Amino acid sequence: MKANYFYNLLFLGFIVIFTSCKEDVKKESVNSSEELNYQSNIEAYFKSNTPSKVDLPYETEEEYQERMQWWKDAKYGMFIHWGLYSQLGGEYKGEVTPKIAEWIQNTLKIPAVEYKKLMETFNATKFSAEEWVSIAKAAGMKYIVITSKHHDGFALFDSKVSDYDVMNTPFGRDVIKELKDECHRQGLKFGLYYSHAIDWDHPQAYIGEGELQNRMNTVDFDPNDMDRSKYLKEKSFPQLKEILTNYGTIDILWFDMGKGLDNEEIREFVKITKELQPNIIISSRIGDEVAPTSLNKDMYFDFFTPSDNYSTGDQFEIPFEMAGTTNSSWGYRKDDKEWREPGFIINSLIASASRNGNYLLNVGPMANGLIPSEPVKNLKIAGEWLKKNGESVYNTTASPFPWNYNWGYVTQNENKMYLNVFNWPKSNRIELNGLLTKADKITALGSSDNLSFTQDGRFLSIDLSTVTKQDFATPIVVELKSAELNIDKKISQNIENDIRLDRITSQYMKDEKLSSWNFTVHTPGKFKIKIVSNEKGNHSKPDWTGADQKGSVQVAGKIIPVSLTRDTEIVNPTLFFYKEIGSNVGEIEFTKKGTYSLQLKGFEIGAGKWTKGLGLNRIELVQK
Ligand code: JFZ
Repeated sequence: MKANYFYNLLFLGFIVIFTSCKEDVKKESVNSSEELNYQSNIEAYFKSNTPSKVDLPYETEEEYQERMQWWKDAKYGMFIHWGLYSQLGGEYKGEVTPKIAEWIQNTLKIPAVEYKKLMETFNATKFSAEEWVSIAKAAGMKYIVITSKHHDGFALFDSKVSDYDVMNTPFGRDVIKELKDECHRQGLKFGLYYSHAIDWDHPQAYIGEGELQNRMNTVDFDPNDMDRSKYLKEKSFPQLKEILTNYGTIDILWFDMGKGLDNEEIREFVKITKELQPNIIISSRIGDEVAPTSLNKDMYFDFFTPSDNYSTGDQFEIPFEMAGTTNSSWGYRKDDKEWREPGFIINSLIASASRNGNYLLNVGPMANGLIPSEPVKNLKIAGEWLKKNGESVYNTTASPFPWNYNWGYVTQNENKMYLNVFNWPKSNRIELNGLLTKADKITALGSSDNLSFTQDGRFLSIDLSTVTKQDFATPIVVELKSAELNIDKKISQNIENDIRLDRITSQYMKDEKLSSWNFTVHTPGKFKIKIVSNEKGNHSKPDWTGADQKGSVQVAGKIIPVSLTRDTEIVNPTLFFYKEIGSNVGEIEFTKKGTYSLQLKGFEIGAGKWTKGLGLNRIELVQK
């Protein structure tokens, strides 16, 4: 029902856009200044309330914003996946799991009686909550979220509801209690992941048919004998109450894989959670995994969790949190040495911050309680950068510009804008376009030397030639005359005379097919047209669907037939496993100054990691 409502809205949105632009070519683009305004009316989010038997506590937008403030300021957290599976490290009886290591019981179809024997050997002699929290602190992280129970059903806390818990192992210590106390002692917030729908230990934990059936334990239990309400009543609800009652303040409840639950069940989870912990913050995976591009829905959750390790430039109306791995598995995997470099970590963190999001970066400790040394080292290096440059990340808000820059990312804090330069330009100059608010003073972060700059109606252009380049990224601080920004949101040529037509997902997901831009040409000439799309799907087998489709680019009165070729590969740290593919599709000449429009036609476009169609990212017009 919820999904239908959502799609109806999408459809309505499409009709409105379609009818308003079918006649007038100039209006065809949605990328005009009025419409690309992210600070859309989020009030609707709080006022709607679908009739239901389960009443939810209610709050105003101000109350919501206040409750979210620490989380929005924090930007960066540590995710911890730890459990019985950590002993296997991705391998069982000589067989290596092809998938993420914490799924091994399900993937390798290990019978529950055998898997549960891992309880007899769980003894993390090197576990130290103090050490884990210190690692997170040194990394610059502000909160920790740990798996209190993952899909296997094993609880890392002292549970009276189920014997399948850490107290019944040789280790016999309540990990959740120790970690929670230590987090709050060292000043970090503390959250719990709880697998509320999937449970491979409970015979009644039914989720659904088809693809959902693969997520259940069908090795030991027959789906026909399952009864979800029994599972919820016997285990999920009571355990949720335990973790929300026995440990004092819990700051985040990270529900996961809630697809398959119905609305009333989801509301029940919210109700229990908010009644016991009124200030807690809830993840969107309490329900299905569809992106809420609109806020006009019941408030089941507080932040949106997009697909893991996949951030295409998304900017949503509610804050999001990108959950990512430090290698390619959540649970410890001994054969996975593909560690994320410090520069990648910093890039993902700042990319998220510049788009109204947090970054929750995972570590998978080994069974002995130690976090593998490689990610610890990488996190620490990134943490050292943050110690110097954290002002450009923490407590900031998203970039106010509806486009991206080749040189890096923008964040803002009142009248200061932070420009984190990742790709140092050969010209030693970077620009902001469309900024009409006057800049007062520009410095490199940590230095008091004024940088020289020029500002006219089009560009704020900054000379970086006197700046000492830092490792990974160099933040430049622009102090503005006012915190009330005035920005001309029409796309125009950048300082190199190129035109970058970004696809900012929150706009474009409203209609996946709509790929249309208006832009201003100031310096006429010939331009090469390059379409950039990204791979997607399963990270161990990234898929690029570009070559399967044909379409056209319509620009300046010309129709250019397009079939996509894999011409260039671009590594984008925020896409980790997935490359951006550049396709050169032709040329266009703009003979006069003025406003033009460009449309990509005929392609099936799907922005999400799992949606069908081309993962269109942007179109670049590069002056020849
Ligand atoms: C889920 C879990 O199944 C997994 O074990 C891990 O805990 C992870 C954080 O969350 O896995 C998902 C859920 C959603 C997506 C990918 C993995 N997704 O939408 O891309």
